Amino acid sequence: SKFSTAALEEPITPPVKVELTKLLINGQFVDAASGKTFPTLDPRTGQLIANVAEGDIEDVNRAVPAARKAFDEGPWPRMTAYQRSKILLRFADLVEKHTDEIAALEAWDNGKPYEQAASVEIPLFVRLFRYYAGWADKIHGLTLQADGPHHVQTLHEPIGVAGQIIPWNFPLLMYSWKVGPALACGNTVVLKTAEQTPLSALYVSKLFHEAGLPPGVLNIVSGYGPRVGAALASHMDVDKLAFTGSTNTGQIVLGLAAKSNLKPVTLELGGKSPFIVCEDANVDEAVDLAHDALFFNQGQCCCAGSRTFVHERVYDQFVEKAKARALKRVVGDPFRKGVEQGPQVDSKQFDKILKYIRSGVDGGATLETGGQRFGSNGYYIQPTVFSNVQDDMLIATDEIFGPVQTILKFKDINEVIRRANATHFGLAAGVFTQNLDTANTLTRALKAGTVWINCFDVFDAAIPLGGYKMSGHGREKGIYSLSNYLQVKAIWVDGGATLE
Ligand code: TXE
Repeated sequence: SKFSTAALEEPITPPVKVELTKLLINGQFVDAASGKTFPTLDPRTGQLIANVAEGDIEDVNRAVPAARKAFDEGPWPRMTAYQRSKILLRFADLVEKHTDEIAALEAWDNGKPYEQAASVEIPLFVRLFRYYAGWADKIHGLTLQADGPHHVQTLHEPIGVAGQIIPWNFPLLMYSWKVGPALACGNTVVLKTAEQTPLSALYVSKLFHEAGLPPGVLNIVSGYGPRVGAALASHMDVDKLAFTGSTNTGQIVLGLAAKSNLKPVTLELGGKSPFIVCEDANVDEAVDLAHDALFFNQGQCCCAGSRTFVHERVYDQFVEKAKARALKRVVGDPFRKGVEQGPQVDSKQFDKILKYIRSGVDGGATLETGGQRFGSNGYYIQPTVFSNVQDDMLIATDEIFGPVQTILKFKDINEVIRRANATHFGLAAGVFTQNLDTANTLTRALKAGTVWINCFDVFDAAIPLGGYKMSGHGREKGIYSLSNYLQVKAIWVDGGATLE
Protein backbone atom coordinates (compact mmCIF):
# COMPACT_ATOMS: atom_id res chain seq x y z
CA SER A 1 0.00 0.00 0.00
CA LYS A 2 1.03 3.60 -0.63
CA PHE A 3 -0.10 4.43 2.87
CA SER A 4 1.30 3.01 6.07
CA THR A 5 -1.42 2.43 8.61
CA ALA A 6 0.73 0.62 11.15
CA ALA A 7 1.19 3.77 13.21
CA LEU A 8 -2.55 4.06 13.80
CA GLU A 9 -2.82 0.94 15.93
CA GLU A 10 -1.47 2.54 19.12
CA PRO A 11 -2.86 6.08 19.43
CA ILE A 12 -0.36 8.45 21.02
CA THR A 13 -1.43 9.65 24.48
CA PRO A 14 -2.25 13.38 24.19
CA PRO A 15 -0.10 15.57 26.47
CA VAL A 16 -3.05 17.07 28.39
CA LYS A 17 -5.68 16.10 30.95
CA VAL A 18 -9.36 16.85 30.47
CA GLU A 19 -10.41 18.75 33.56
CA LEU A 20 -13.26 21.01 32.48
CA THR A 21 -16.43 19.33 31.27
CA LYS A 22 -19.24 21.38 32.80
CA LEU A 23 -21.29 24.31 31.55
CA LEU A 24 -20.00 27.81 32.27
CA ILE A 25 -22.79 29.99 33.65
CA ASN A 26 -22.28 33.24 35.52
CA GLY A 27 -18.58 32.56 36.03
CA GLN A 28 -19.14 29.10 37.56
CA PHE A 29 -18.64 25.65 36.08
CA VAL A 30 -21.95 23.90 36.74
CA ASP A 31 -23.75 20.67 35.84
CA ALA A 32 -26.62 20.74 33.37
CA ALA A 33 -29.99 21.32 35.03
CA SER A 34 -31.02 17.84 33.89
CA GLY A 35 -27.82 16.31 35.25
CA LYS A 36 -27.30 14.73 31.82
CA THR A 37 -24.00 14.36 30.00
CA PHE A 38 -23.01 13.47 26.44
CA PRO A 39 -19.85 11.76 25.23
CA THR A 40 -17.19 13.58 23.23
CA LEU A 41 -15.23 11.03 21.20
CA ASP A 42 -11.65 10.64 19.98
CA PRO A 43 -11.82 10.68 16.16
CA ARG A 44 -8.70 8.50 16.00
CA THR A 45 -10.55 5.59 17.58
CA GLY A 46 -14.20 6.50 18.14
CA GLN A 47 -13.52 5.95 21.87
CA LEU A 48 -14.65 8.21 24.70
CA ILE A 49 -12.50 11.20 25.66
CA ALA A 50 -14.86 12.54 28.31
CA ASN A 51 -18.49 12.94 29.24
CA VAL A 52 -19.52 16.57 29.03
CA ALA A 53 -22.47 18.31 30.70
CA GLU A 54 -25.33 18.29 28.20
CA GLY A 55 -26.98 21.68 28.20
CA ASP A 56 -30.62 22.06 27.25
CA ILE A 57 -33.35 24.70 27.08
CA GLU A 58 -33.36 25.07 30.87
CA ASP A 59 -29.63 25.84 30.85
CA VAL A 60 -30.06 28.44 28.11
CA ASN A 61 -32.74 29.89 30.36
CA ARG A 62 -30.14 30.16 33.13
CA ALA A 63 -27.30 31.45 30.94
CA VAL A 64 -29.22 34.20 29.13
CA PRO A 65 -30.39 35.92 32.35
CA ALA A 66 -26.80 35.71 33.67
CA ALA A 67 -25.58 37.42 30.50
CA ARG A 68 -28.44 39.93 30.72
CA LYS A 69 -27.58 40.79 34.31
CA ALA A 70 -23.89 41.15 33.44
CA PHE A 71 -24.91 43.52 30.65
CA ASP A 72 -27.56 45.54 32.51
CA GLU A 73 -25.99 45.68 35.96
CA GLY A 74 -22.46 44.38 35.66
CA PRO A 75 -19.33 46.37 35.12
CA TRP A 76 -18.55 45.09 31.63
CA PRO A 77 -20.32 47.61 29.35
CA ARG A 78 -19.65 50.37 31.90
CA MET A 79 -15.96 49.89 32.59
CA THR A 80 -13.65 52.01 30.52
CA ALA A 81 -12.89 50.59 27.11
CA TYR A 82 -9.24 50.63 28.12
CA GLN A 83 -10.00 48.30 31.06
CA ARG A 84 -11.87 45.94 28.75
CA SER A 85 -8.99 46.05 26.33
CA LYS A 86 -6.51 45.12 29.06
CA ILE A 87 -8.56 42.04 30.01
CA LEU A 88 -8.62 40.91 26.38
CA LEU A 89 -4.85 41.40 26.18
CA ARG A 90 -4.22 39.49 29.41
CA PHE A 91 -6.40 36.67 28.08
CA ALA A 92 -4.38 36.54 24.86
CA ASP A 93 -1.17 36.32 26.90
CA LEU A 94 -2.54 33.45 29.00
CA VAL A 95 -3.68 31.50 25.95
CA GLU A 96 -0.28 31.98 24.36
CA LYS A 97 1.40 30.73 27.52
CA HIS A 98 -0.78 27.59 27.54
CA THR A 99 -0.49 26.92 23.80
CA ASP A 100 0.72 23.33 24.25
CA GLU A 101 -2.17 22.11 26.41
CA ILE A 102 -4.78 23.99 24.42
CA ALA A 103 -3.46 22.68 21.10
CA ALA A 104 -3.50 19.16 22.55
CA LEU A 105 -7.17 19.45 23.53
CA GLU A 106 -8.03 20.90 20.13
CA ALA A 107 -6.23 18.11 18.27
CA TRP A 108 -7.64 15.36 20.48
CA ASP A 109 -11.27 16.49 20.25
CA ASN A 110 -11.20 17.42 16.55
CA GLY A 111 -8.57 15.10 15.02
CA LYS A 112 -6.52 17.91 13.46
CA PRO A 113 -2.71 17.71 13.55
CA TYR A 114 -1.38 18.95 16.88
CA GLU A 115 1.37 20.90 15.11
CA GLN A 116 -1.22 22.73 13.01
CA ALA A 117 -3.26 23.68 16.08
CA ALA A 118 -0.17 24.85 17.95
CA SER A 119 1.58 26.72 15.15
CA VAL A 120 -1.31 28.11 13.09
CA GLU A 121 -4.59 28.17 14.96
CA ILE A 122 -3.63 29.26 18.45
CA PRO A 123 -1.40 32.06 17.14
CA LEU A 124 -4.34 33.25 14.99
CA PHE A 125 -6.61 33.05 18.03
CA VAL A 126 -4.20 35.10 20.15
CA ARG A 127 -3.69 37.61 17.35
CA LEU A 128 -7.43 38.05 16.95
CA PHE A 129 -7.97 38.89 20.61
CA ARG A 130 -5.08 41.35 20.53
CA TYR A 131 -6.54 42.90 17.39
CA TYR A 132 -9.98 43.44 18.97
CA ALA A 133 -8.40 44.58 22.25
CA GLY A 134 -6.95 47.33 20.07
CA TRP A 135 -10.42 48.27 18.83
CA ALA A 136 -12.10 48.38 22.24
CA ASP A 137 -11.05 51.97 22.95
CA LYS A 138 -11.41 53.19 19.37
CA ILE A 139 -15.14 52.65 18.96
CA HIS A 140 -17.00 55.92 18.68
CA GLY A 141 -19.78 57.61 16.78
CA LEU A 142 -19.81 60.62 14.50
CA THR A 143 -20.84 64.26 14.60
CA LEU A 144 -23.21 64.88 11.70
CA GLN A 145 -24.61 67.73 9.68
CA ALA A 146 -28.42 67.88 9.46
CA ASP A 147 -30.53 70.29 7.39
CA GLY A 148 -31.52 72.41 10.36
CA PRO A 149 -30.29 74.12 13.51
CA HIS A 150 -29.48 70.88 15.30
CA HIS A 151 -26.43 69.30 16.82
CA VAL A 152 -26.54 65.64 15.79
CA GLN A 153 -24.27 62.88 16.92
CA THR A 154 -24.33 59.11 16.82
CA LEU A 155 -23.47 56.84 19.73
CA HIS A 156 -22.19 53.34 18.94
CA GLU A 157 -23.52 51.21 21.78
CA PRO A 158 -23.16 47.47 22.43
CA ILE A 159 -26.30 45.55 21.40
CA GLY A 160 -26.68 43.49 24.58
CA VAL A 161 -26.69 39.72 24.90
CA ALA A 162 -25.16 37.93 21.90
CA GLY A 163 -26.05 34.29 21.23
CA GLN A 164 -23.29 32.55 19.30
CA ILE A 165 -23.35 29.08 17.74
CA ILE A 166 -20.13 27.60 16.39
CA PRO A 167 -19.09 24.45 14.47
CA TRP A 168 -16.42 21.84 15.11
CA ASN A 169 -13.94 22.34 12.25
CA PHE A 170 -12.01 25.18 13.95
CA PRO A 171 -13.42 25.22 17.49
CA LEU A 172 -10.99 27.83 18.81
CA LEU A 173 -10.84 30.06 15.76
CA MET A 174 -14.63 30.15 15.56
CA TYR A 175 -14.71 31.05 19.26
CA SER A 176 -12.31 33.93 18.63
CA TRP A 177 -14.16 35.32 15.59
CA LYS A 178 -17.37 35.37 17.62
CA VAL A 179 -16.31 36.24 21.16
CA GLY A 180 -13.51 38.72 20.28
CA PRO A 181 -15.56 41.46 18.58
CA ALA A 182 -18.65 40.89 20.77
CA LEU A 183 -16.71 41.47 23.99
CA ALA A 184 -14.53 44.27 22.62
CA CYS A 185 -17.72 46.19 21.85
CA GLY A 186 -19.02 45.67 25.42
CA ASN A 187 -21.63 42.96 24.82
CA THR A 188 -22.13 39.83 26.89
CA VAL A 189 -22.28 36.36 25.33
CA VAL A 190 -23.90 32.95 25.53
CA LEU A 191 -21.87 30.61 23.33
CA LYS A 192 -22.88 27.15 22.14
CA THR A 193 -19.94 25.02 21.07
CA ALA A 194 -20.34 22.14 18.64
CA GLU A 195 -21.26 18.83 20.27
CA GLN A 196 -18.24 17.17 18.58
CA THR A 197 -15.71 19.59 20.10
CA PRO A 198 -16.71 21.12 23.43
CA LEU A 199 -13.38 20.89 25.27
CA SER A 200 -11.03 23.68 24.17
CA ALA A 201 -13.60 26.47 24.66
CA LEU A 202 -14.03 25.47 28.31
CA TYR A 203 -10.29 25.47 28.89
CA VAL A 204 -9.68 28.92 27.41
CA SER A 205 -12.75 30.40 29.08
CA LYS A 206 -11.33 29.52 32.48
CA LEU A 207 -8.22 31.49 31.49
CA PHE A 208 -10.48 34.38 30.43
CA HIS A 209 -11.81 34.60 34.00
CA GLU A 210 -8.26 34.43 35.36
CA ALA A 211 -7.55 37.43 33.13
CA GLY A 212 -10.25 39.37 34.95
CA LEU A 213 -13.42 38.77 32.93
CA PRO A 214 -16.39 39.48 35.24
CA PRO A 215 -18.88 36.62 35.85
CA GLY A 216 -21.78 36.35 33.41
CA VAL A 217 -20.01 38.17 30.56
CA LEU A 218 -19.19 34.91 28.77
CA ASN A 219 -21.35 31.83 29.31
CA ILE A 220 -20.91 28.49 27.57
CA VAL A 221 -23.69 25.98 27.09
CA SER A 222 -22.38 22.78 25.51
CA GLY A 223 -24.96 20.53 23.90
CA TYR A 224 -26.88 19.67 20.76
CA GLY A 225 -28.02 22.07 18.05
CA PRO A 226 -31.77 21.43 17.94
CA ARG A 227 -31.90 21.94 21.74
CA VAL A 228 -29.33 24.51 22.89
CA GLY A 229 -28.75 26.16 19.49
CA ALA A 230 -32.44 26.46 18.69
CA ALA A 231 -33.19 27.79 22.20
CA LEU A 232 -30.60 30.53 21.71
CA ALA A 233 -31.83 31.42 18.23
CA SER A 234 -35.43 31.72 19.40
CA HIS A 235 -34.78 33.32 22.79
CA MET A 236 -36.70 36.57 23.32
CA ASP A 237 -33.92 38.05 25.44
CA VAL A 238 -31.01 37.33 23.10
CA ASP A 239 -30.37 40.54 21.16
CA LYS A 240 -28.11 39.26 18.41
CA LEU A 241 -27.30 35.88 16.90
CA ALA A 242 -24.08 34.82 15.18
CA PHE A 243 -23.93 31.41 13.55
CA THR A 244 -21.32 29.41 11.67
CA GLY A 245 -22.26 26.03 10.25
CA SER A 246 -24.16 24.40 7.42
CA THR A 247 -26.40 26.35 5.06
CA ASN A 248 -29.35 24.18 6.14
CA THR A 249 -28.96 25.01 9.81
CA GLY A 250 -28.35 28.65 8.88
CA GLN A 251 -31.80 28.72 7.30
CA ILE A 252 -33.30 27.19 10.45
CA VAL A 253 -31.72 29.67 12.88
CA LEU A 254 -32.57 32.65 10.67
CA GLY A 255 -36.20 31.51 10.75
CA LEU A 256 -36.15 31.06 14.52
CA ALA A 257 -34.66 34.53 14.97
CA ALA A 258 -37.32 36.01 12.68
CA LYS A 259 -40.19 34.25 14.44
CA SER A 260 -39.05 35.23 17.94
CA ASN A 261 -37.74 38.76 18.44
CA LEU A 262 -36.27 39.55 14.99
CA LYS A 263 -32.77 39.59 16.44
CA PRO A 264 -30.20 40.46 13.76
CA VAL A 265 -28.30 37.42 12.50
CA THR A 266 -24.87 36.99 10.96
CA LEU A 267 -24.33 33.71 9.13
CA GLU A 268 -21.14 32.10 7.91
CA LEU A 269 -22.19 29.03 5.97
CA GLY A 270 -20.93 26.47 3.53
CA GLY A 271 -19.03 26.90 0.31
CA LYS A 272 -17.92 25.24 -2.91
CA SER A 273 -15.12 27.59 -3.76
CA PRO A 274 -13.50 27.57 -7.21
CA PHE A 275 -9.73 27.40 -7.50
CA ILE A 276 -8.92 28.52 -11.04
CA VAL A 277 -5.61 27.59 -12.65
CA CYS A 278 -5.06 29.58 -15.84
CA GLU A 279 -2.89 28.40 -18.73
CA ASP A 280 -0.06 30.78 -17.81
CA ALA A 281 0.09 29.75 -14.15
CA ASN A 282 3.18 28.25 -12.61
CA VAL A 283 1.83 24.68 -12.53
CA ASP A 284 4.04 23.34 -9.75
CA GLU A 285 3.11 26.17 -7.42
CA ALA A 286 -0.55 25.92 -8.38
CA VAL A 287 -0.55 22.16 -7.69
CA ASP A 288 0.87 22.68 -4.21
CA LEU A 289 -1.51 25.51 -3.38
CA ALA A 290 -4.53 23.69 -4.82
CA HIS A 291 -3.57 20.69 -2.71
CA ASP A 292 -3.34 22.74 0.49
CA ALA A 293 -6.49 24.68 -0.44
CA LEU A 294 -8.49 21.48 -0.47
CA PHE A 295 -6.77 19.14 1.99
CA PHE A 296 -6.00 21.61 4.80
CA ASN A 297 -7.75 20.57 8.02
CA GLN A 298 -8.80 17.21 6.52
CA GLY A 299 -10.81 19.14 3.90
CA GLN A 300 -13.06 20.50 6.64
CA CYS A 301 -12.85 24.19 5.72
CA CYS A 302 -15.67 26.53 4.80
CA CYS A 303 -13.32 28.14 2.26
CA ALA A 304 -11.92 24.88 0.83
CA GLY A 305 -10.93 25.23 -2.83
CA SER A 306 -13.20 22.34 -3.68
CA ARG A 307 -13.68 22.90 -7.40
CA THR A 308 -10.26 22.92 -9.01
CA PHE A 309 -10.75 24.39 -12.51
CA VAL A 310 -7.68 23.83 -14.69
CA HIS A 311 -7.10 25.19 -18.19
CA GLU A 312 -7.08 22.45 -20.82
CA ARG A 313 -3.51 23.23 -21.92
CA VAL A 314 -2.09 22.37 -18.52
CA TYR A 315 -4.81 19.95 -17.40
CA ASP A 316 -3.10 16.57 -17.89
CA GLN A 317 0.13 17.78 -16.38
CA PHE A 318 -1.76 19.29 -13.43
CA VAL A 319 -3.77 16.13 -12.74
CA GLU A 320 -0.66 13.96 -12.77
CA LYS A 321 1.13 16.26 -10.32
CA ALA A 322 -1.92 16.71 -8.09
CA LYS A 323 -2.19 12.94 -7.84
CA ALA A 324 1.52 12.63 -6.99
CA ARG A 325 1.16 15.31 -4.31
CA ALA A 326 -1.89 13.57 -2.78
CA LEU A 327 0.02 10.28 -2.70
CA LYS A 328 2.75 11.98 -0.71
CA ARG A 329 0.36 13.44 1.86
CA VAL A 330 1.26 12.16 5.31
CA VAL A 331 -1.85 10.75 6.99
CA GLY A 332 -1.62 9.56 10.56
CA ASP A 333 -2.08 10.12 14.25
CA PRO A 334 -2.46 13.89 14.71
CA PHE A 335 -0.03 13.73 17.63
CA ARG A 336 2.76 12.26 15.46
CA LYS A 337 5.33 14.76 14.19
CA GLY A 338 5.15 15.61 10.51
CA VAL A 339 1.58 14.35 10.06
CA GLU A 340 -0.39 16.51 7.61
CA GLN A 341 -3.79 14.85 7.89
CA GLY A 342 -5.60 13.29 10.82
CA PRO A 343 -9.03 11.65 11.01
CA GLN A 344 -12.32 13.35 10.08
CA VAL A 345 -14.18 14.72 13.07
CA ASP A 346 -16.83 12.03 13.51
CA SER A 347 -18.60 9.05 11.99
CA LYS A 348 -21.31 11.24 10.45
CA GLN A 349 -18.77 13.27 8.45
CA PHE A 350 -16.77 10.11 7.65
CA ASP A 351 -19.86 8.36 6.21
CA LYS A 352 -20.94 11.48 4.32
CA ILE A 353 -17.53 11.79 2.61
CA LEU A 354 -17.35 8.11 1.63
CA LYS A 355 -20.85 8.41 0.18
CA TYR A 356 -19.74 11.32 -2.00
CA ILE A 357 -16.68 9.39 -3.11
CA ARG A 358 -18.92 6.50 -4.20
CA SER A 359 -21.17 8.91 -6.06
CA GLY A 360 -18.13 10.31 -7.88
CA VAL A 361 -17.08 6.84 -8.99
CA ASP A 362 -20.64 5.85 -9.96
CA GLY A 363 -21.12 9.13 -11.81
CA GLY A 364 -18.14 8.45 -14.08
CA ALA A 365 -15.44 10.75 -12.70
CA THR A 366 -11.92 9.27 -12.83
CA LEU A 367 -10.64 8.25 -9.41
CA GLU A 368 -6.93 9.11 -9.66
CA THR A 369 -6.00 8.05 -6.14
CA GLY A 370 -7.50 7.31 -2.72
CA GLY A 371 -11.19 6.66 -2.38
CA GLN A 372 -11.10 4.41 0.70
CA ARG A 373 -10.91 4.73 4.42
CA PHE A 374 -7.34 4.85 5.73
CA GLY A 375 -6.57 2.04 8.16
CA SER A 376 -9.31 0.23 10.00
CA ASN A 377 -9.63 2.34 13.14
CA GLY A 378 -11.31 5.73 13.64
CA TYR A 379 -12.33 8.14 10.89
CA TYR A 380 -9.29 8.44 8.62
CA ILE A 381 -9.85 8.80 4.86
CA GLN A 382 -7.25 8.47 2.10
CA PRO A 383 -6.40 11.69 0.27
CA THR A 384 -8.63 11.36 -2.79
CA VAL A 385 -8.34 12.97 -6.22
CA PHE A 386 -10.93 12.89 -8.99
CA SER A 387 -10.28 14.09 -12.54
CA ASN A 388 -12.71 14.40 -15.46
CA VAL A 389 -15.26 15.87 -13.12
CA GLN A 390 -18.38 17.38 -14.72
CA ASP A 391 -20.19 20.41 -13.31
CA ASP A 392 -23.43 18.58 -12.58
CA MET A 393 -21.90 15.69 -10.60
CA LEU A 394 -22.71 15.77 -6.89
CA ILE A 395 -18.99 15.91 -6.08
CA ALA A 396 -18.86 19.19 -8.03
CA THR A 397 -22.05 20.76 -6.66
CA ASP A 398 -22.15 19.78 -2.98
CA GLU A 399 -19.93 20.67 -0.06
CA ILE A 400 -18.16 17.36 0.67
CA PHE A 401 -16.13 18.76 3.58
CA GLY A 402 -13.49 16.07 3.31
CA PRO A 403 -10.15 15.21 1.65
CA VAL A 404 -11.58 14.88 -1.86
CA GLN A 405 -10.16 17.02 -4.66
CA THR A 406 -12.27 17.39 -7.80
CA ILE A 407 -10.47 18.62 -10.92
CA LEU A 408 -12.49 20.14 -13.76
CA LYS A 409 -11.27 21.25 -17.20
CA PHE A 410 -11.96 24.64 -18.83
CA LYS A 411 -11.11 26.32 -22.16
CA ASP A 412 -11.50 30.07 -21.73
CA ILE A 413 -11.97 32.79 -19.14
CA ASN A 414 -15.60 33.64 -19.84
CA GLU A 415 -16.52 30.01 -19.65
CA VAL A 416 -14.77 29.51 -16.31
CA ILE A 417 -16.35 32.66 -14.87
CA ARG A 418 -19.79 31.38 -15.78
CA ARG A 419 -19.12 27.92 -14.38
CA ALA A 420 -17.40 29.16 -11.23
CA ASN A 421 -20.39 31.38 -10.45
CA ALA A 422 -22.99 28.73 -11.28
CA THR A 423 -23.52 27.76 -7.64
CA HIS A 424 -25.64 28.96 -4.74
CA PHE A 425 -22.47 29.35 -2.69
CA GLY A 426 -20.14 32.36 -2.77
CA LEU A 427 -17.62 32.20 0.03
CA ALA A 428 -14.20 32.29 -1.60
CA ALA A 429 -12.27 31.81 -4.85
CA GLY A 430 -8.66 31.33 -5.87
CA VAL A 431 -7.07 32.50 -9.13
CA PHE A 432 -3.70 31.37 -10.50
CA THR A 433 -2.24 33.42 -13.30
CA GLN A 434 0.80 35.54 -14.13
CA ASN A 435 -1.40 37.87 -16.19
CA LEU A 436 -2.60 41.01 -14.44
CA ASP A 437 -5.53 41.54 -16.81
CA THR A 438 -6.77 37.99 -16.27
CA ALA A 439 -6.42 38.42 -12.51
CA ASN A 440 -8.35 41.71 -12.55
CA THR A 441 -11.09 40.34 -14.77
CA LEU A 442 -11.60 37.28 -12.59
CA THR A 443 -11.41 39.21 -9.33
CA ARG A 444 -14.27 41.45 -10.38
CA ALA A 445 -16.38 38.77 -12.05
CA LEU A 446 -16.28 36.13 -9.31
CA LYS A 447 -19.18 36.28 -6.88
CA ALA A 448 -17.36 35.49 -3.67
CA GLY A 449 -16.61 37.23 -0.38
CA THR A 450 -12.88 36.53 -0.70
CA VAL A 451 -10.71 36.23 -3.81
CA TRP A 452 -7.15 35.02 -3.35
CA ILE A 453 -4.77 35.70 -6.27
CA ASN A 454 -1.75 33.37 -6.44
CA CYS A 455 -2.35 32.44 -2.80
CA PHE A 456 -5.11 30.72 -0.85
CA ASP A 457 -6.35 30.26 2.71
CA VAL A 458 -4.48 33.26 4.06
CA PHE A 459 -6.23 34.62 7.13
CA ASP A 460 -5.73 37.71 9.21
CA ALA A 461 -7.63 39.23 12.13
CA ALA A 462 -7.88 42.51 10.22
CA ILE A 463 -9.30 41.08 6.99
CA PRO A 464 -13.04 40.35 6.68
CA LEU A 465 -14.45 36.96 5.74
CA GLY A 466 -17.98 36.15 4.71
CA GLY A 467 -20.17 34.97 1.91
CA TYR A 468 -22.13 36.06 -1.11
CA LYS A 469 -25.38 34.21 -1.83
CA MET A 470 -26.13 31.16 0.34
CA SER A 471 -22.70 31.26 1.97
CA GLY A 472 -24.02 33.73 4.47
CA HIS A 473 -24.94 37.17 5.73
CA GLY A 474 -22.46 39.75 6.94
CA ARG A 475 -18.72 39.72 7.50
CA GLU A 476 -16.62 38.58 10.41
CA LYS A 477 -13.19 39.86 11.52
CA GLY A 478 -11.60 43.19 10.86
CA ILE A 479 -13.42 46.48 11.22
CA TYR A 480 -16.47 44.91 9.58
CA SER A 481 -17.31 42.68 12.53
CA LEU A 482 -17.72 45.64 14.89
CA SER A 483 -20.99 46.69 13.25
CA ASN A 484 -22.40 43.22 13.96
CA TYR A 485 -22.15 43.99 17.67
CA LEU A 486 -23.07 47.67 17.82
CA GLN A 487 -26.29 49.63 17.84
CA VAL A 488 -26.27 53.11 16.36
CA LYS A 489 -28.18 55.75 18.28
CA ALA A 490 -28.76 59.16 16.68
CA ILE A 491 -29.04 62.01 19.17
CA TRP A 492 -30.58 65.32 18.05
CA VAL A 493 -30.09 68.41 20.15
CA ASP A 494 -32.01 71.51 19.23
CA GLY A 495 -29.47 74.17 18.36
CA GLY A 496 -31.73 77.02 19.54
CA ALA A 497 -31.43 80.43 17.91
CA THR A 498 -29.02 80.59 15.02
CA LEU A 499 -26.74 83.56 14.43
CA GLU A 500 -28.27 86.13 12.08
O1 TXE B 1 -23.43 21.28 10.75
P1 TXE B 1 -24.49 22.08 11.61
P2 TXE B 1 -22.91 19.76 10.91
C1 TXE B 1 -21.12 21.97 6.69
C2 TXE B 1 -20.28 20.83 6.16
C3 TXE B 1 -20.71 19.69 7.02
C4 TXE B 1 -22.19 19.98 7.16
C5 TXE B 1 -22.86 19.34 8.34
O2 TXE B 1 -20.64 20.59 4.82
O3 TXE B 1 -20.48 18.45 6.41
O4 TXE B 1 -22.23 21.37 7.33
O5 TXE B 1 -22.14 19.58 9.54
C6 TXE B 1 -25.60 23.65 15.61
N1 TXE B 1 -30.57 25.04 15.70
N2 TXE B 1 -20.40 22.78 7.67
O6 TXE B 1 -24.05 18.82 10.96
O7 TXE B 1 -25.64 21.20 11.96
C7 TXE B 1 -24.66 22.49 15.88
O8 TXE B 1 -24.89 21.94 17.15
C8 TXE B 1 -29.48 25.70 16.14
C9 TXE B 1 -19.75 23.97 7.18
O9 TXE B 1 -21.95 19.70 12.02
O10 TXE B 1 -24.80 23.32 10.86
C10 TXE B 1 -23.31 23.18 15.74
O11 TXE B 1 -23.00 23.87 16.93
N3 TXE B 1 -28.23 25.21 16.04
C11 TXE B 1 -19.42 24.91 8.30
C12 TXE B 1 -23.56 24.16 14.60
O12 TXE B 1 -24.97 24.35 14.55
C13 TXE B 1 -28.06 24.01 15.45
C14 TXE B 1 -18.82 24.25 9.49
C15 TXE B 1 -23.09 23.65 13.23
O13 TXE B 1 -23.71 22.42 12.95
C16 TXE B 1 -29.17 23.28 14.95
C17 TXE B 1 -19.56 23.06 9.89
C18 TXE B 1 -30.47 23.84 15.09
N4 TXE B 1 -31.56 23.23 14.65
C19 TXE B 1 -20.29 22.36 8.97
N5 TXE B 1 -28.70 22.13 14.41
C20 TXE B 1 -18.60 26.09 7.88
N6 TXE B 1 -19.25 27.17 7.46
O14 TXE B 1 -17.38 26.11 7.95
C21 TXE B 1 -27.36 22.13 14.57
N7 TXE B 1 -26.97 23.26 15.21
